[in-house]
Amino acid sequence: MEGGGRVSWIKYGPLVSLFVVFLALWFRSPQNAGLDDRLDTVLSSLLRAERKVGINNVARPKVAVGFGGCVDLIVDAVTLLNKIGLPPTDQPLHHNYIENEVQLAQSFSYFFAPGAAAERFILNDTLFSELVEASRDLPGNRWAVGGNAPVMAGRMATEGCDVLLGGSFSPDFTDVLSQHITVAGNIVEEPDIHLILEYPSGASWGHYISRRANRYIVHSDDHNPYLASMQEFTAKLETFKPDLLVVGGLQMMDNFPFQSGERDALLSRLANIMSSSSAQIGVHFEMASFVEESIMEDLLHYVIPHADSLGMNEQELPNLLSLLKGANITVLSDPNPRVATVLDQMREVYRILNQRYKDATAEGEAYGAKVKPLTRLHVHTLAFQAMIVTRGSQWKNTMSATAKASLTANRHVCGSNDIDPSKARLIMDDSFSVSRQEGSQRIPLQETRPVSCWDEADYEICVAPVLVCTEVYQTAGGGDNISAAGLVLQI
Ligand SMILES: *[C@@H]1O[C@H](CO)[C@@H](O)[C@H](O)[C@H]1NC(C)=O
Ligand SMILES: *[C@@H]1O[C@H](CO)[C@@H](O)[C@H](O)[C@H]1NC(C)=O
Ligand SMILES: CC(=O)N[C@H]1CO[C@H](CO)[C@@H](O)[C@@H]1O
Repeated sequence: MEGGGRVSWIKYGPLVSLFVVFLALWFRSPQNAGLDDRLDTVLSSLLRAERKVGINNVARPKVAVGFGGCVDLIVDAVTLLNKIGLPPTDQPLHHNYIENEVQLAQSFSYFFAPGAAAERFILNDTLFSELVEASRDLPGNRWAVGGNAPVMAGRMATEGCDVLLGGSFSPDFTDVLSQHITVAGNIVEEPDIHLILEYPSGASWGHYISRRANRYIVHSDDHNPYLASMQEFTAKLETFKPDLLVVGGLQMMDNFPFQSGERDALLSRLANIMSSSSAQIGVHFEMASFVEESIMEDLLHYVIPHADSLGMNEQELPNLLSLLKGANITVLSDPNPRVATVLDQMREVYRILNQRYKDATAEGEAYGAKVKPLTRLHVHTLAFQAMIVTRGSQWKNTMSATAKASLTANRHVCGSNDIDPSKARLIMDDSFSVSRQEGSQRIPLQETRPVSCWDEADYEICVAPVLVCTEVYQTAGGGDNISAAGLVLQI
């Protein structure tokens, strides 16, 4: 039998290969048309999933969002660096903060080539002002409302929520916010400016070529690190009675030269706000680019234990996980991770944080602060959106929320509410493995049901492909728009 099988293979082998070549040729020309069809189907299916649940526009959900905000000055990275005559360095290097031009060149090139998102504090006021001045009249520059809190607030207001926004802004800034946003904070004359250095995929600076579109952000805030709006925000919170509390913008404290004890005091007040909100309302914390180890430790102590929900990108997830496992900060991770890798990291973060919760409650939490289990974890990456939500928790509509997050990624990056399939690409594989463990199940990407959801342990996982925008308008603020869009369907 065996021999016979082999003989027939040898005999028909060439015929089979011919047939394969024929098939390949046959399928080659209509392949692009097939891809377009596939994209159209994924798009219409995602839109259907998004529409499945509506937002109650009569009793608008109420969301309180803190803290801070800024004016974003968005420029093309390479155009700016060329204008100021910064020579490309041959030494890409990571710096926690930037003190001079050489460090700027080194730090920028470190993230630019892989195309990884990064955000750094500039400790040198002269250098920062020079960069801002050079950007003011750079062709193609744009000004926009920026900062995690205002962007999330804006997205939620657009999606049908009433928002209380904690931040100290200038009057012009407050004027351009949606009428559904109420500001709680002090008035400042000079708003903080963030300089957003955007670059497309394939941009070149010296001999560096960016592998994907992304941005490098520099700032030198005076107001935001102090969470100056906290007091007013707390006062208004009582009467506002939100359905959801969102905390973000804390990365402005990263590497900021605080006086000793100052940051602790601020974060401990924040912990009080988070833990004194009623147990029924959800508390979401949006992570960001943190590189200072001590502030990450502070977040693990003061902030994360009081959040039911966390949002982050593919850089911030491994960073948080490595810290939870007692290792160092990870400054740079794969900007295009596989689904299996991300899901494994998410399961581990979920498991470790909930174990910490159990340990803390078993000890009776000596100082009586209320801590919460983690019931929702949303990770946004270029190629896909992934969520873990505890079964039976307060978070509703996970499937639709994942679809909406995915659509929002394209809408934001392309800068248009209507998604044009000719400016989109699916970069997720045809199927994905649910874990890197050997023998794990593979899930095919079904065009008519692109959001895959399944149960594990005590939670549900949903994964949705992103229709990756190919004509990039803006990447900065993407995570905030995406996270906020996912949250609105879940409250
Ligand atoms: C700050 O930046 C300016 C302008 O680039 C530079 O001349 C100066 O040396 C920098 N200061 C320090 C302490 O590096
Ligand atoms: C971790 O960080 C510490 C302090 O910055 C440093 O001394 C140590 O070498 C780092 N360890 C690794 C494995 O990078
Ligand atoms: C580029 C983009 O579409 N970003 C949006 C993020 O959300 C804010 C608030 O809704 C919008 O103003 C931005 O246009």
